[in-house]
Amino acid sequence: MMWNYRIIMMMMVVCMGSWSATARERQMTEETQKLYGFLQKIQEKGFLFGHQDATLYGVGWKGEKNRSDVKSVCGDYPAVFGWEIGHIELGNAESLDRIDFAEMRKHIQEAYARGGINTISWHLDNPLTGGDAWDVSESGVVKAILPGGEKHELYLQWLQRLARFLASLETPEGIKIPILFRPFHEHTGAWFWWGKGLCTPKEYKRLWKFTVDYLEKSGLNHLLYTYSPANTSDVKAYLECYPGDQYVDILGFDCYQQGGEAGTETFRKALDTELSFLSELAKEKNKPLVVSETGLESLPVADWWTEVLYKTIAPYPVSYVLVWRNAHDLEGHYYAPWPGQVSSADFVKFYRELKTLFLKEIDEHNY
Ligand code: BMA
Repeated sequence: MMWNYRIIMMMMVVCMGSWSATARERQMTEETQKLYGFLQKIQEKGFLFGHQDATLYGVGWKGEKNRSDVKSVCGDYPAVFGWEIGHIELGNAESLDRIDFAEMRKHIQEAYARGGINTISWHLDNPLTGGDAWDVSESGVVKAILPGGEKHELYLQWLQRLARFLASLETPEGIKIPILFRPFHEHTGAWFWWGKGLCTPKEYKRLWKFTVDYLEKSGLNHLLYTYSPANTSDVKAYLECYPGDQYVDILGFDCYQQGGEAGTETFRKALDTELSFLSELAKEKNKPLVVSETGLESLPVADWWTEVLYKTIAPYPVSYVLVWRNAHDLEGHYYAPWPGQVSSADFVKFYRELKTLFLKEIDEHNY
């Protein structure tokens, strides 16, 4: 009798464990759950193409309605739209890239209305030094913003501003727009204050969990969380700061081609290696895999899209690939082609490839 009682108790504990394990998922809005399901499935068909700040500006223009460099080249919008909200934490009207947040909100709403998917990164300032996200002059910043740290109150204020902006991302009918939120990215590199050697893995995980818990306690249930280290060469390095399956919805990574054309082979190899171990991990964890940032600055390789990017990614189960922004005010700082750019003809071929999916190829609001 006593033994049976123990078994029943144990079973109850296990059941409660799995209840809390999926508790976060159940709090997702219907639209967010649908998007998650869509991201899980889409990789059977191909990978979505994404572009950072696609409709806000491009090479030689800013603030023109319905314009996008990607669309000017291939006739279609990207399916995934990336946005950057650094400086939302300061309560500023403009982002670190001098984009008015109200304007950005409109673009997010438009992207959703078109059937697109929105993802947001956050290059937040250094709360300890007052410098920017790249200020790595002091280690211990993460520790300082965790509970008990000297800048914890400030971080709470920053989170409140972040939460307010994220909560404001809704349709005119009041439906919350699902967002793939990607905080504290590229932490395996040492160029952001939350990066390698600047905090311990334990501190990083605590920061991630604290942030997610805060946003959830604020009632935000339209967010999916994307973990995106910089390029790593094995699963151990990838998971070193992984905050746990309950706190991550999407497995991502950022991997760029460096050094112009000469960097092609190194990039191809790095991307292939990472995709091969991450596709195993994604399967094991049953989570979508994305290339959260990639690109070759200035695109000097004419057939980069089909020969390098497509050929490397197509064999793997990837849900989306996003290339970084086409700056309007920084010469040569672009990652998608524009009309007349040397790789634009190849981009049209890439667009027509079987596995690349742009906006027209995903049904409106099919998630
Ligand atoms: C970087 C560059 C910067 C920009 C930052 C945040 O990779 O594009 O110019 O400020 O991203 O968007």
